[in-house]
Amino acid sequence: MQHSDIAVAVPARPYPYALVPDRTALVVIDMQRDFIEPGGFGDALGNDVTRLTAIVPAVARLLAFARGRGWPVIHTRESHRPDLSDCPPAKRLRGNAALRIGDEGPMGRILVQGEPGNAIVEACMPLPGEIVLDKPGKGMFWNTAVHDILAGLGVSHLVFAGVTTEVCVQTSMREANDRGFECLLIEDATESYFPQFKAAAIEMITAQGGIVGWATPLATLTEACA
Ligand code: C5J
Repeated sequence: MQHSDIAVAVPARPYPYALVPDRTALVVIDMQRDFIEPGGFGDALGNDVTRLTAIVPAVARLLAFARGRGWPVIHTRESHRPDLSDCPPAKRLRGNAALRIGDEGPMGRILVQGEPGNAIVEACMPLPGEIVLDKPGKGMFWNTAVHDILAGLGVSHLVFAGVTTEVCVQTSMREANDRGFECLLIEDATESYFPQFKAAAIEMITAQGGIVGWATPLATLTEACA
């Protein structure tokens, strides 16, 4: 397929982001019940999940926007095989939590593929044809095929949303940035259990001339592309 390289200037921090619609994909990180609903992994680690629940409508609007423009959509899930062969002990044992990865919780085994808690929340459910990427790490490139998938699609620009800002979102953006992708984070379609960490992550991403990428609100993206 022929791609156009015509760019749209999206007002953003630290300066306008040159979005190339024909080469852009949306990446929605880990909008899973395990992080967003009571009884999951986030809750087991002692976090208040309501902060994350609050961004579900914004992520759903961003999904509708991307789908309306025909952008490829990639949904990630932090998840492990049922035998946990892809979960290093260092990860499983970290945090001294009431429920560990692989343990039986109110929504099935924590962070295990195919369990109810591992599913993406209803409002952000992938549509047929969208890419759903199970990732055993925090970053989306570790032990996944996503680099080859993006290369095959001719994607050079990634718009990011999801949870949590300073963990899986920031790690994935850093991995993507190192691989040469131009990354834009949608500020109101990402969230952390800790407001100060969300703010700090966005500062870190956009500092030094966008050392990891850019950030902007959803409405700014949609207005710039109207
Ligand atoms: C965490 C994630 N926080 N999706 N995972 O463990 O950010």
